[in-house]
Amino acid sequence: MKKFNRYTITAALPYANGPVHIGHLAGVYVPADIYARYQRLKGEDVLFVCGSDEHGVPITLKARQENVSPQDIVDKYHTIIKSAFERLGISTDIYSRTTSKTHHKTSSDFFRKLYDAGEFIEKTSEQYYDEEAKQFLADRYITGTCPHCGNEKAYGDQCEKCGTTLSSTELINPKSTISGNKPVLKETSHWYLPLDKHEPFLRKWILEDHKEWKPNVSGQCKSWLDQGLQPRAVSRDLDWGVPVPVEGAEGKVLYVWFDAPIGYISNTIEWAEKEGKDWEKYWKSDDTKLVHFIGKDNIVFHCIIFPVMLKTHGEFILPENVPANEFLNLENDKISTSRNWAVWLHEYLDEFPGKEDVLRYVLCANAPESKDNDFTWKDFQARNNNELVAVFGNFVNRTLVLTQKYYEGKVPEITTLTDFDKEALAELASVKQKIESNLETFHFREALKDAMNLARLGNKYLADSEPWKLIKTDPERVKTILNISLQITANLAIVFEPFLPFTSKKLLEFMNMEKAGWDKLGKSDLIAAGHQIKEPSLLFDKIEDDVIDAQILKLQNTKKANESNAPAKAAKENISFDDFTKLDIRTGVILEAEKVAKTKKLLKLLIDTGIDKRTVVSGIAEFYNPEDIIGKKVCILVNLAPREIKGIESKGMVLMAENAQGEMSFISSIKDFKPGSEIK
Ligand code: B3M
Ligand code: ZN
Repeated sequence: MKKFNRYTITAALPYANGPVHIGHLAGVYVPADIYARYQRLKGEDVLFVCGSDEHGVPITLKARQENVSPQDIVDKYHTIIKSAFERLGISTDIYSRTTSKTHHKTSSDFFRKLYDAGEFIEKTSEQYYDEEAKQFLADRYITGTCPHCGNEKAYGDQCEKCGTTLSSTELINPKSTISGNKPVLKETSHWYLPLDKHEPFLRKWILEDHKEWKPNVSGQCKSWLDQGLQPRAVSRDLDWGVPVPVEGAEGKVLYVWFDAPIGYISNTIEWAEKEGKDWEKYWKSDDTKLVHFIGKDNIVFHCIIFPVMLKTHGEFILPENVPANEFLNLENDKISTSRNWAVWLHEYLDEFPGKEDVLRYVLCANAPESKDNDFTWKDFQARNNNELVAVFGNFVNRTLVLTQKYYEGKVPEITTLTDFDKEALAELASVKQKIESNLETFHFREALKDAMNLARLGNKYLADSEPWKLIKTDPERVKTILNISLQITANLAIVFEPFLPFTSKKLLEFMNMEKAGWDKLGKSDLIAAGHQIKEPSLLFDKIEDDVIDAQILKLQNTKKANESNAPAKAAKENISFDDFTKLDIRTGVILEAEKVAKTKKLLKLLIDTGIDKRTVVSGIAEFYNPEDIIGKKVCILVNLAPREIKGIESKGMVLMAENAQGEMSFISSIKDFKPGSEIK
């Protein structure tokens, strides 16, 4: 194994057009922070770098919508994100921004070096141009009619109604969102990075030299490579970003995905200037381990495009690993900024003061390391109450309280060790190696489990040895038990530092101890006999139902608000009038209703159709109780061919309205028509 002498750890630069949510944290920032803290604790030379990504079209769009400048937008979110990260204990050495002077210079120089070396190709293409606003239009600045579904508000890159990816020239009746005018096609030239040229290098570097990468990462890379790489434009016609440093390139800026990753380097330079360090070692030395923490949607940029940029530049090292995570969902639904379906970090921090580590714990325990995962408030509560409070907190509290009670807070000495004690100590000694191998290979969930198992070990050791009983009969033995329990507690302060830094700090305060290095983990002589510990308080508090219910209610209200704004589904393909007349729909009345046994969704209905009385099985049990719907007027398709459903012959179909959330409602005629009336 290669020996590294320093670590450059990067976490994806959050886009400064909105705050950070739990999905970002679980995917990127919590794991990156755990890794950085762990390496520091081992005494490694670590640089953990992050910052805001402040360029790109979405920021200019948001600025336009809110009638402010792009700078106002990024100033606002940069401040929110930076302070929220600090409050959560994300221990970056620098959190800067891509609008900084240093970054503009660094990324501009980077581009220029590649340009001068002839690494780009220049290509001319036709793009939409707004003649009144005198500017080229990014895809998002053009709306028009979707050629697939007829939606009149489709964007130049995508129709949000039918989900089709579009190119702006496909739109019918394109309009500039700036002036409202019809844009014209105009020639423009851009610089492209010929990724195809670097394919053989990428194949070898990723698929052969880095077989240790996570399968979700190398799998995605392989599929990009197998599809064949295309040259990628690295400039845009836009007035927000780093100007292209080439004569005649007025009105053009670097593509945001070209400048953003260079931000890692720029921020390193800024950090080094402040700290009086040499930045180059962190980016140019072979013995530096460069690791990028990102979400899965950023894989291509960090495993393909940025490495090609670094390599063609020639002076830089390449990442050793890119441990990208999958996505975290929220209450079984995709996290979405536009639908406000998220738990926002800054809101969490305000609403759960002192519970930073609870969030860190839950997000790591449930991190989407190999597949998408779900965050639910109930799980959050359960993990806090059943794991942090009942295991970790309980053990520590009992240990410290008993030490106060029996020895006035002075660590007792070991008298004699029984086999039972030796077993516990052997287990304590074995933790380090297990957890290290998980942390080194980015298996943070497993590593956290290992750490929690140490608390479990302590809890069990104390419960099984019952010092509160022995204190009367065998007080010498109790000294040993509490000494060992205190050693385990001191170990917990070390092992949890990367995961739960606030808790670890609190523990050290209780124990009246200095922070110990990772090398001490597993040792049973961390505190000497006679050492005075402090009066403890609780490490974690139980979270009650009402707190969780309030969060769930908040999300339900978001759902309701979204429901009232949700666009209707696009119409289906046209049918002929003849097709329509084939449907025989009548008014009817429900005479009887009962649940279909062993199903969740089905009701068996007896319906008076005016023609006959017939049985229909309907999937509405989640929305209606049988006893509430007797006598309800409904519409029924009577000439649907009979079908057998769960052993019941169902004749016809009750018509229902369904909203965007899948909730169902009966429909019926407004006037009180008798059963059998035709609907046409
Ligand atoms: N800002 C994209 C994102 O937030 C982007 C990451 C840049 S890392 C150089 O998903
Ligand atoms: Zn469409």
